[in-house]
Amino acid sequence: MQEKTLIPILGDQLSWNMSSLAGQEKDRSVLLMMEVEAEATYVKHHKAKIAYIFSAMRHHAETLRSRGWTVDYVKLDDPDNSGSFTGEIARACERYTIDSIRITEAGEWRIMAMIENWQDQFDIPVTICPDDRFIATHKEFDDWAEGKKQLRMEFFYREMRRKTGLLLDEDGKPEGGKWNYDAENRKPAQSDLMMPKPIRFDPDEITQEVMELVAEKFADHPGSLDHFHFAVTHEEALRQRRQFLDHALAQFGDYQDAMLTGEPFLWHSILSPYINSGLLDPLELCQEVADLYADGKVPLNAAEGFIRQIIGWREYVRGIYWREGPDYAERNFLDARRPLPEFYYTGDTDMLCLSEAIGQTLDLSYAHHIQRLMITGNFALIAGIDPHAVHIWYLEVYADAYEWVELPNTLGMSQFGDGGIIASKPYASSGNYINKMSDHCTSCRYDVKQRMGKKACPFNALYWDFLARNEEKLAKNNRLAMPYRIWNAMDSDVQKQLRDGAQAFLERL
Ligand code: FAD
Ligand code: DLZ
Ligand code: SF4
Repeated sequence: MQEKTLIPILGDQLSWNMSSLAGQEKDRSVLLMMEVEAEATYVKHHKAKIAYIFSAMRHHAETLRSRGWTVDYVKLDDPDNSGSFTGEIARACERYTIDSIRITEAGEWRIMAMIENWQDQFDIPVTICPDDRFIATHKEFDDWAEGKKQLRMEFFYREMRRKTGLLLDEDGKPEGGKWNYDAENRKPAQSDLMMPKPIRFDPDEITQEVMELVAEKFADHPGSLDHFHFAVTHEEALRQRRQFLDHALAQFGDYQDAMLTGEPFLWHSILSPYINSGLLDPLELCQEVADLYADGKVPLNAAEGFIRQIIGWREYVRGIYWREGPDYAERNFLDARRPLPEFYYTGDTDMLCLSEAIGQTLDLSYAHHIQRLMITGNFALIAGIDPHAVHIWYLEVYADAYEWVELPNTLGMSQFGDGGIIASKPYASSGNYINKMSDHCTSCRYDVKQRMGKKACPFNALYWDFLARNEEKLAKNNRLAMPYRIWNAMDSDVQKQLRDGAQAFLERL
């Protein structure tokens, strides 16, 4: 029998141009795709997230076959399925005569450790190819970070602008004269504005089969399958990309930080699940955004704001994830120990901002950035929830969540668990910010203007309690000088009432 190269394609490697496939001969290669219990259950992923990944994998396998590749696809309910990647590699080595394994590096430490064992375990040479779907290589990020006291995203982002040439003029200067238009990304929205809707893709036969499988096997996982809306093929993802570029991008800049009751998507792209699993190419998308700006179709604050998220934040958090190492997930700078409240899994709370963000998360496996950062993240931060528990929740519930991108965003940016590597100050706020950026407070049973008493918005006392609780660790932070000045100028009776109010609330959680 002819010897073959075994090329495993993981669930977030659904791109046509995977580095593991480059230069390989189709008749000498077997591509292995595996639905395995271990990946679906190492945390309890949202049902719609698993359905999305399995359906996208099955569709991608068909595309690869139609392009002439041999794809061996192991379904979750195959009676011989061993339940793990390593177990499936072992079985594949029995089905074929394999002389080598080639794989693109995985997106998390857990899987990389597994892959690095295969060579000894199977006594077959294993080639691990770099994942070239990212703009910065690991080395480029590390070279940039080397010797710096602070690793601020903004400066790394400028490097990425220079490397890609996106939104640079002929002299290599940033379009419009400034690198960053963040200050023009903070308009609150009004509910009477016309909002584009993302396309809702009706589940086809493959998706329906997968949804039945998920409903049966993962009934105890969070979330619902009833509102499944994801694209599951490259073509569908491209349709959603078009929808966003033509109908939402122009307003994306203005309303990037806005929140409205009953409006989960606003002007966001809803593209992260497709970018992260490989259905869409991030650089191609950014190039198209830059072209729309050049053609005068979208304003600079929209184009720059969007491109910054992808070539700036997305690349930067990946760099931090790999640079900081596998112990990053265990960090807990503020020593926060409280368990995650049950309502994160039900949405059952009378704090409207939280019930909105969590409710839509459980329905759609989606929430936009400011909901993740300033509602669910902010609450967990100021309530002193264990950042590891918060990290697990985010990894479970969002369709775009893989550890390399979720962990630095959650533990670092949102929970300040890394002590300020990513965020220069904790993203903590009282109800005031939520009231400014959303319409939630007008319909909430709490009063955002009150700090004490039964009707007081819980975010208010919790915010001051958070600052007081962490004074030793945070008071030296220059960016918190103002709130600490306000806190220290408060009458001690007021301070005590705020802290007692926060305590009473936390005990009821
Ligand atoms: P848009 O608002 O349309 O933004 C465009 C694109 O920019 C996104 O599709 C995404 O690819 C990229 N992007 C924006 N912000 C970030 C960021 N901070 N980090 C990386 N990429 C970014 N994003 C994930 O992809 N996976 C996660 O698991 C994830 N977890 C998060 C957890 C927390 C606590 C926070 C605060 C943010 C998290 N983000 C995560 C970032 C961001 O919230 C999502 O990328 C975004 O909400 C996805 O929706 P969208 O595609 O409509 O994004
Ligand atoms: C997230 C996920 C899930 C739920 N299931 C699978 C699976 O059955 N098979 C697979 O190849 N990948 C899955 N994934 C994505 C992997 O967890 C992902 O490839 C790793 O986290 C590396 O980033
Ligand atoms: Fe949230 Fe407080 Fe506003 Fe209610 S009043 S929606 S709890 S910020």
